Amino acid sequence: MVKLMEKKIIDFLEKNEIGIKIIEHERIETCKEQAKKAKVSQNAIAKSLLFKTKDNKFILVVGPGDKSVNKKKLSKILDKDLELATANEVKDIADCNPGAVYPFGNLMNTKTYLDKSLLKSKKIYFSPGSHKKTIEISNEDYIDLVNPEIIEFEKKQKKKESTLGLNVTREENFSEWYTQVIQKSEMADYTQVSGCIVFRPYSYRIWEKVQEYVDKRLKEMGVKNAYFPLFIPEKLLVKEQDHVEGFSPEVAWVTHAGNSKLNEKLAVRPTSETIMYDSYKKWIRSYRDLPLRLNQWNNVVRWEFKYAVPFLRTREFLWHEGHTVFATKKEADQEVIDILNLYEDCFKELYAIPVIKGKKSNKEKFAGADYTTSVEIFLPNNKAIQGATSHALGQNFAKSFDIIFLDENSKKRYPWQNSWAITTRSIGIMIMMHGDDKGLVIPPRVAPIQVVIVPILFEKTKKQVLKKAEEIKELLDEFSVELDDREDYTPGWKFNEWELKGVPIRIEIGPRDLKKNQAVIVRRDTGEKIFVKIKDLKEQVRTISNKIHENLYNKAKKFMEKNQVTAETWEEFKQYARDRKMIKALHCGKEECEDWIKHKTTGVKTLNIPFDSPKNVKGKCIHCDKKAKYWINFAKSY
Ligand code: 86X
Repeated sequence: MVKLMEKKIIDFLEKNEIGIKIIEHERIETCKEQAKKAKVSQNAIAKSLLFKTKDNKFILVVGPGDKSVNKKKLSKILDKDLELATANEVKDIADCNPGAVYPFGNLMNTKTYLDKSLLKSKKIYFSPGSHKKTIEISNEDYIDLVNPEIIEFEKKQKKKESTLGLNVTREENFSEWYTQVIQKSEMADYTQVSGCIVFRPYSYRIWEKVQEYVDKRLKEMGVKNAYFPLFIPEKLLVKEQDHVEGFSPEVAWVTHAGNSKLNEKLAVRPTSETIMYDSYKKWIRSYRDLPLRLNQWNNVVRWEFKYAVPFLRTREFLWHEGHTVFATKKEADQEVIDILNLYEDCFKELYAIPVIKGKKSNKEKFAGADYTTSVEIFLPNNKAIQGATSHALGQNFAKSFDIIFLDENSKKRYPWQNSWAITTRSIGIMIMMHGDDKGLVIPPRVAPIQVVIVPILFEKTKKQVLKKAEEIKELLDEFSVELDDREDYTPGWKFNEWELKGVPIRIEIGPRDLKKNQAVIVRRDTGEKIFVKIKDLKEQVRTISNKIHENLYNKAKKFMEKNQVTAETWEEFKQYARDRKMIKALHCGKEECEDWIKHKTTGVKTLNIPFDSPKNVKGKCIHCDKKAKYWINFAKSY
């Protein structure tokens, strides 16, 4: 039993690409003994206790090994009547002995509470359900993985603020901040299906704007939309071996209709190469049928076992997938870049996010492709993320799907294929990139509400002020404007709400402004107040919208540049990895070497080889000393 638990925990950490160190020692019973035998400091040990609430729910409480937990005090802090779980209950819930409870509530379906003082140490230590082992993990990885609610054993808890605002800062606990932002701003919500979220109207509208932009650009390029089935027969899915390899555990299958078993089970599409190329093979006969360039807007399902992060990593997500076929490699190569530029524009022009364009390493490229290009983004929690990809599939799929065309000389040839996608992950990237301690900050070009008008209403002047507010709304008809004329909320309350929802521009108008023929513009990104004559309002909203966009873009760019470093030695590299930098370094291009780097630095991976990185590659690989092939970026990443 113990062995099983231990394996489950280590597998879980590995699946999530968390780097750990395992310390083996003699059997220990207490944290004091553990500190001694594992040679770690006692206040860095995560002591985990399972508690039961009055209504029979279990919660996990994690604190430093040198602090005792007072049940009464804790009950008060959490406002729950707590009892320590019995040995049998611990077995049931955590599958281990009470003395060996591990700090991962997500592995026992319980919520995790973490005492803030444990975060003082960069590394924390815990028993993996065993008395003879201690595992080391960085506190950042731990928080990312578990998303605990942070509490303070010692101090009296602040009363939770009204449910409207956020009760954690972005700096304090990034993942909790993110969870609160997306829910309280009504962007998304969790559902009964683990790993699947609702895209509420406020986030779906953003997706629509991205769709409008991308769809228009694709049509201008000559790409047509189509729709292929959601279901893929097993035989088709496994046709291109490199493509499915490694992915098969993620495929969701339909096996039954009502009570009767299907003759052949059907995959819910994880991506549509196979179902589309089976049609392409029938449609492509001669060079006259090329290029064939189709795109579809759809959903896909990948049953991942990594912890889900709304928008960034969910089991079902929305995207568009383009699949194109060309007679020549040259045309295909050109399109890979054209599409990548489209994605860059999409991030830059809509989301106000700078990207790094480049080519993936062999390890990180799509296995079915000759080469993969990507746009990579560096987020404020010092993690990198892939924003979109554009693949050159070469002739790989053509060969396994028998896609053959007759060229001008009636010679049989395999065509050259590409595929590319941008997904609803981009919404999450935008939220993380620009949001602040008040909530969302949405760049104007994707904002569902671009301007909110908050009239300052007093009994005597209400009528005139509202009338003016209406006029302003009409004046600004080229923007999406919301007039918040609710009378049962104070202006202050409304300001908070619209700030939480990230509306880029707020216009305030009150009786005094009326007299002066002016209104007040307040920028969401800087909080700056600008007094504007009504007649100049339209022009000013245009100008300020653009300024907000520029400011958000520049801020993101500065942050990225501030965190971009170049490592000359392996020692330097390791230090930068600990500092969570984006590290440029020479690399040999070998997959095993990348594996080692990832292992030794607790999860640092390659992003891409930037197109503008120096071409004069002289020197040795940062890690293995073999001859270097290229300069490539490394970072912890999603
Ligand atoms: C890779 C490749 C590619 C079209 C794109 O990145 C752009 C749009 N597709 C997608 N990929 C898989 O091929 C895949 C396959 C299976 Cl069977 C799976 F279960 C999950 C997958 N995930 C990603």
